[in-house]
Amino acid sequence: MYTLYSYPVSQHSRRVIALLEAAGIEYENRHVALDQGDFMKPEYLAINPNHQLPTLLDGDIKIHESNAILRYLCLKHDLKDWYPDDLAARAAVEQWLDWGQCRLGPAVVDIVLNTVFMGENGDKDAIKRGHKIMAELAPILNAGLEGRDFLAGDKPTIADLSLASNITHLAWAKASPTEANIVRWLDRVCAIDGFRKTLPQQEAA
Ligand SMILES: N[C@@H](CCC(=O)N[C@@H](CS)C(=O)NCC(=O)O)C(=O)O
Repeated sequence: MYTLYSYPVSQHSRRVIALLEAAGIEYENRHVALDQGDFMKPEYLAINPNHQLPTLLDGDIKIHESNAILRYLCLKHDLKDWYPDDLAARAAVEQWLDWGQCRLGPAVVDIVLNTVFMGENGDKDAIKRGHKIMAELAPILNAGLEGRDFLAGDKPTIADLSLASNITHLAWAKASPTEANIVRWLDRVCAIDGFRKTLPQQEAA
Protein backbone atom coordinates (compact mmCIF):
# COMPACT_ATOMS: atom_id res chain seq x y z
CA MET A 1 0.00 0.00 0.00
CA TYR A 2 1.29 3.43 -0.91
CA THR A 3 1.54 6.25 1.58
CA LEU A 4 0.96 9.70 0.14
CA TYR A 5 1.85 12.83 2.09
CA SER A 6 -0.37 15.57 0.75
CA TYR A 7 -2.43 18.66 1.41
CA PRO A 8 -5.85 19.17 -0.22
CA VAL A 9 -5.24 22.68 -1.56
CA SER A 10 -1.84 21.76 -3.00
CA GLN A 11 -2.04 21.62 -6.79
CA HIS A 12 1.00 19.32 -6.80
CA SER A 13 -0.69 16.91 -4.38
CA ARG A 14 -4.00 17.06 -6.24
CA ARG A 15 -2.58 15.82 -9.55
CA VAL A 16 -1.22 12.69 -7.83
CA ILE A 17 -4.47 12.04 -5.95
CA ALA A 18 -6.35 12.49 -9.23
CA LEU A 19 -4.34 9.70 -10.87
CA LEU A 20 -4.56 7.37 -7.85
CA GLU A 21 -8.32 7.85 -7.75
CA ALA A 22 -8.86 7.67 -11.51
CA ALA A 23 -6.82 4.47 -11.79
CA GLY A 24 -8.38 2.93 -8.67
CA ILE A 25 -5.02 2.52 -6.93
CA GLU A 26 -5.22 2.07 -3.14
CA TYR A 27 -3.23 4.44 -0.97
CA GLU A 28 -3.14 5.84 2.51
CA ASN A 29 -3.35 9.60 2.54
CA ARG A 30 -1.36 11.39 5.26
CA HIS A 31 -2.48 14.97 5.67
CA VAL A 32 0.42 17.38 6.20
CA ALA A 33 -1.02 20.67 7.41
CA LEU A 34 0.71 23.19 5.17
CA ASP A 35 -1.25 25.98 6.86
CA GLN A 36 0.06 24.94 10.31
CA GLY A 37 3.69 24.71 9.18
CA ASP A 38 3.84 20.91 9.51
CA PHE A 39 5.89 20.69 6.31
CA MET A 40 8.82 22.26 8.23
CA LYS A 41 8.71 19.83 11.15
CA PRO A 42 11.69 17.49 11.53
CA GLU A 43 9.43 14.42 11.06
CA TYR A 44 8.40 15.63 7.62
CA LEU A 45 11.84 16.97 6.66
CA ALA A 46 13.16 13.45 7.26
CA ILE A 47 10.71 12.27 4.58
CA ASN A 48 11.21 15.16 2.16
CA PRO A 49 14.09 17.54 2.88
CA ASN A 50 12.62 19.94 0.28
CA HIS A 51 9.77 20.63 2.74
CA GLN A 52 7.32 20.17 -0.11
CA LEU A 53 4.22 18.12 -0.81
CA PRO A 54 3.54 15.60 -2.19
CA THR A 55 5.80 12.70 -1.28
CA LEU A 56 4.96 9.09 -2.12
CA LEU A 57 6.27 6.10 -0.20
CA ASP A 58 6.19 2.68 -1.82
CA GLY A 59 7.89 0.39 0.67
CA ASP A 60 11.52 1.49 0.73
CA ILE A 61 11.05 3.73 -2.30
CA LYS A 62 10.48 7.39 -1.47
CA ILE A 63 9.66 9.83 -4.26
CA HIS A 64 9.17 13.56 -4.27
CA GLU A 65 8.31 15.73 -7.32
CA SER A 66 4.69 15.31 -8.35
CA ASN A 67 5.34 14.59 -12.01
CA ALA A 68 7.98 11.96 -11.16
CA ILE A 69 5.37 10.32 -8.92
CA LEU A 70 2.84 10.35 -11.78
CA ARG A 71 5.34 8.69 -14.12
CA TYR A 72 6.32 6.13 -11.48
CA LEU A 73 2.72 5.10 -10.84
CA CYS A 74 1.99 4.77 -14.56
CA LEU A 75 5.06 2.63 -15.18
CA LYS A 76 4.47 0.47 -12.12
CA HIS A 77 0.80 -0.15 -12.93
CA ASP A 78 1.24 -0.25 -16.71
CA LEU A 79 -1.20 2.64 -17.17
CA LYS A 80 -0.65 3.06 -20.91
CA ASP A 81 -3.68 5.27 -21.42
CA TRP A 82 -2.41 7.72 -18.84
CA TYR A 83 1.23 7.50 -20.04
CA PRO A 84 1.15 6.31 -23.65
CA ASP A 85 4.15 4.48 -25.06
CA ASP A 86 3.54 5.62 -28.63
CA LEU A 87 6.57 7.85 -29.24
CA ALA A 88 4.73 10.93 -30.51
CA ALA A 89 2.12 10.83 -27.74
CA ARG A 90 4.81 10.20 -25.10
CA ALA A 91 6.81 13.16 -26.41
CA ALA A 92 3.75 15.39 -26.09
CA VAL A 93 3.14 14.17 -22.53
CA GLU A 94 6.76 14.80 -21.54
CA GLN A 95 6.81 18.20 -23.22
CA TRP A 96 3.73 19.43 -21.37
CA LEU A 97 4.80 17.92 -18.05
CA ASP A 98 8.11 19.76 -18.25
CA TRP A 99 6.48 22.93 -19.52
CA GLY A 100 4.09 22.77 -16.60
CA GLN A 101 6.92 22.57 -14.08
CA CYS A 102 9.31 25.04 -15.73
CA ARG A 103 6.98 27.68 -17.15
CA LEU A 104 3.38 27.42 -16.00
CA GLY A 105 3.89 26.34 -12.38
CA PRO A 106 6.05 29.27 -11.23
CA ALA A 107 3.64 31.81 -12.78
CA VAL A 108 0.66 30.17 -11.04
CA VAL A 109 2.51 30.22 -7.71
CA ASP A 110 3.47 33.89 -8.20
CA ILE A 111 -0.18 34.79 -8.70
CA VAL A 112 -2.07 32.53 -6.30
CA LEU A 113 0.35 32.40 -3.38
CA ASN A 114 0.82 36.15 -3.33
CA THR A 115 -2.75 37.20 -4.12
CA VAL A 116 -4.56 34.73 -1.87
CA PHE A 117 -2.47 32.79 0.62
CA MET A 118 -0.01 35.49 1.71
CA GLY A 119 -2.76 38.03 2.25
CA GLU A 120 -1.36 41.48 3.06
CA ASN A 121 2.20 40.14 2.87
CA GLY A 122 1.83 39.07 -0.76
CA ASP A 123 4.65 40.19 -3.04
CA LYS A 124 3.07 42.67 -5.48
CA ASP A 125 5.95 42.42 -7.96
CA ALA A 126 5.57 38.65 -8.05
CA ILE A 127 1.84 39.01 -8.78
CA LYS A 128 2.60 41.39 -11.65
CA ARG A 129 5.30 39.06 -12.99
CA GLY A 130 2.93 36.07 -12.75
CA HIS A 131 0.18 37.84 -14.71
CA LYS A 132 2.66 38.97 -17.38
CA ILE A 133 3.94 35.42 -17.83
CA MET A 134 0.41 33.97 -17.86
CA ALA A 135 -0.51 36.42 -20.63
CA GLU A 136 2.22 34.79 -22.69
CA LEU A 137 1.55 31.20 -21.63
CA ALA A 138 -2.24 30.97 -21.91
CA PRO A 139 -2.18 31.47 -25.71
CA ILE A 140 0.56 28.82 -25.98
CA LEU A 141 -1.55 26.31 -24.07
CA ASN A 142 -4.62 27.32 -26.04
CA ALA A 143 -2.79 26.74 -29.34
CA GLY A 144 -1.49 23.40 -28.05
CA LEU A 145 -5.09 22.28 -27.56
CA GLU A 146 -6.25 23.34 -31.02
CA GLY A 147 -7.90 20.42 -32.81
CA ARG A 148 -7.51 17.96 -29.93
CA ASP A 149 -9.51 17.14 -26.82
CA PHE A 150 -6.48 16.62 -24.58
CA LEU A 151 -2.84 17.63 -24.61
CA ALA A 152 -1.55 14.44 -26.21
CA GLY A 153 -4.54 13.59 -28.40
CA ASP A 154 -8.05 12.29 -27.87
CA LYS A 155 -7.52 10.71 -24.43
CA PRO A 156 -6.51 12.28 -21.12
CA THR A 157 -3.00 11.59 -19.86
CA ILE A 158 -1.00 12.56 -16.80
CA ALA A 159 -0.05 15.77 -18.65
CA ASP A 160 -3.69 16.85 -18.50
CA LEU A 161 -4.01 16.01 -14.78
CA SER A 162 -0.80 17.84 -14.03
CA LEU A 163 -1.44 21.02 -16.00
CA ALA A 164 -5.13 21.20 -15.15
CA SER A 165 -4.29 21.07 -11.44
CA ASN A 166 -2.31 24.25 -12.00
CA ILE A 167 -4.87 25.98 -14.20
CA THR A 168 -7.77 25.29 -11.81
CA HIS A 169 -5.62 26.68 -8.98
CA LEU A 170 -5.81 30.09 -10.69
CA ALA A 171 -9.51 30.26 -9.75
CA TRP A 172 -8.42 31.17 -6.19
CA ALA A 173 -7.06 34.44 -7.55
CA LYS A 174 -9.92 34.88 -10.03
CA ALA A 175 -7.31 34.60 -12.76
CA SER A 176 -8.60 31.63 -14.74
CA PRO A 177 -7.70 31.77 -18.44
CA THR A 178 -10.61 32.56 -20.73
CA GLU A 179 -9.22 31.18 -24.00
CA ALA A 180 -11.86 28.92 -25.59
CA ASN A 181 -9.76 25.77 -26.06
CA ILE A 182 -8.53 25.95 -22.46
CA VAL A 183 -12.04 26.44 -21.09
CA ARG A 184 -13.39 23.46 -23.08
CA TRP A 185 -10.38 21.31 -22.09
CA LEU A 186 -10.81 22.15 -18.41
CA ASP A 187 -14.44 21.05 -18.60
CA ARG A 188 -13.28 17.74 -20.04
CA VAL A 189 -10.60 17.22 -17.39
CA CYS A 190 -12.99 18.24 -14.60
CA ALA A 191 -15.43 15.60 -15.88
CA ILE A 192 -12.86 12.90 -14.98
CA ASP A 193 -14.09 11.49 -11.66
CA GLY A 194 -10.70 11.21 -10.01
CA PHE A 195 -9.78 14.76 -10.95
CA ARG A 196 -13.14 16.26 -9.98
CA LYS A 197 -12.87 14.71 -6.50
CA THR A 198 -9.68 16.68 -5.86
CA LEU A 199 -11.17 20.08 -6.68
CA PRO A 200 -11.44 22.36 -3.66
CA GLN A 201 -14.73 24.29 -3.57
CA GLN A 202 -12.96 27.44 -4.69
CA GLU A 203 -11.50 25.82 -7.80
CA ALA A 204 -14.71 24.05 -8.75
CA ALA A 205 -16.56 27.38 -8.76
N1 LIG B 1 8.20 20.64 -7.82
C1 LIG B 1 7.43 20.17 -6.70
C2 LIG B 1 6.71 21.35 -6.09
C3 LIG B 1 5.93 20.97 -4.85
C4 LIG B 1 5.42 22.20 -4.11
O1 LIG B 1 5.80 23.34 -4.38
N2 LIG B 1 4.53 21.95 -3.14
C5 LIG B 1 4.03 23.04 -2.33
C6 LIG B 1 2.55 22.83 -2.08
S1 LIG B 1 1.64 23.00 -3.57
C7 LIG B 1 4.74 23.02 -1.01
O2 LIG B 1 4.84 21.98 -0.39
N3 LIG B 1 5.23 24.20 -0.56
C8 LIG B 1 5.93 24.36 0.67
C9 LIG B 1 7.34 24.80 0.45
O3 LIG B 1 7.77 24.92 -0.72
O4 LIG B 1 8.06 25.01 1.43
C10 LIG B 1 6.44 19.10 -7.17
O5 LIG B 1 6.06 19.12 -8.33
O6 LIG B 1 6.07 18.21 -6.38
